[in-house]
Amino acid sequence: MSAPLVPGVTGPSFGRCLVMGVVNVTPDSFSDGGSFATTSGAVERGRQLMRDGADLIDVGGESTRPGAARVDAGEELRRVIPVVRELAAAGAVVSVDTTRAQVAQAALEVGAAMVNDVSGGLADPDLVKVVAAAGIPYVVMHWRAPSSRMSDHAVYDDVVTDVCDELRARLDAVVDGGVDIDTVVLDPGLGFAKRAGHNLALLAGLDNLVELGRPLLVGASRKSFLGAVLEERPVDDRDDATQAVTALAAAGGAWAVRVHEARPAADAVRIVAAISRAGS
Ligand code: PMM
Repeated sequence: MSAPLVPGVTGPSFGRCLVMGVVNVTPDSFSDGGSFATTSGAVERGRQLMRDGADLIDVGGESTRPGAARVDAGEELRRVIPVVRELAAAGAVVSVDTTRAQVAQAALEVGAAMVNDVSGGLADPDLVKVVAAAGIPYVVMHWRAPSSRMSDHAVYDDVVTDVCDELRARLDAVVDGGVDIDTVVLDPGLGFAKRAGHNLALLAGLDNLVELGRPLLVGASRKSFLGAVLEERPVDDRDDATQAVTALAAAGGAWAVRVHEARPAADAVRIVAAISRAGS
């Protein structure tokens, strides 16, 4: 049995997909913007996600919804660092969702255990240096452009092949930059420079992503492609649909799912694991 990727957290070799709960300390995220924008509100949300069975808590301070403008680093630090500190002190395994080296470094200093970089090292090359020096797990997500311009980049010959090729290139680049390959998690970046059909095709082709040979994180929670399939279901009514993807991703070999509601996901990944054990 291999060692868990994130110390303190069971990994797929221990029998199931992990659940990463989302805490967006933002006034404007598409799914929960404004709900947890204060430190105390965000910390309480993180604690609730832990009680609901989240294995990891992903704390972010910058909205990445399509069209979103950037916040400055000072504001991102003010939003994220107190929340990371408190949740880490409360025993959470905290991931910091940032594309900035400065924010990642500060979060690691107050107890973050991993870095979730939606730009896969492209937005701030110094972030790769921070991760390399710290030797902590690093989520490299498929990304083509900042949120303000990403919809212009949703053009693919074959989305599964193109995303796999681009992720492989980013994996090589971060390893060249000093990151230990054994710490890298890959993520297809559902909803980032992708139209509804692209996201569905990536989920249909999940085995190709798993075959890249690194643990895979899947973030479908409440995203607009789910609403598009369900006759424009609004964002606050997509948690049931999210569970379909959680079960599919878990059964397909994903390392973790990134979700806003941990309880149904924690149940789903355990049921999938029980079914898989029964069949082996
Ligand atoms: N999606 C969002 C933010 N961060 N990180 C990873 N690794 N993968 C994702 O799919 C992802 C992410 C956007 O969703 P949110 O605004 O609901 O957090």
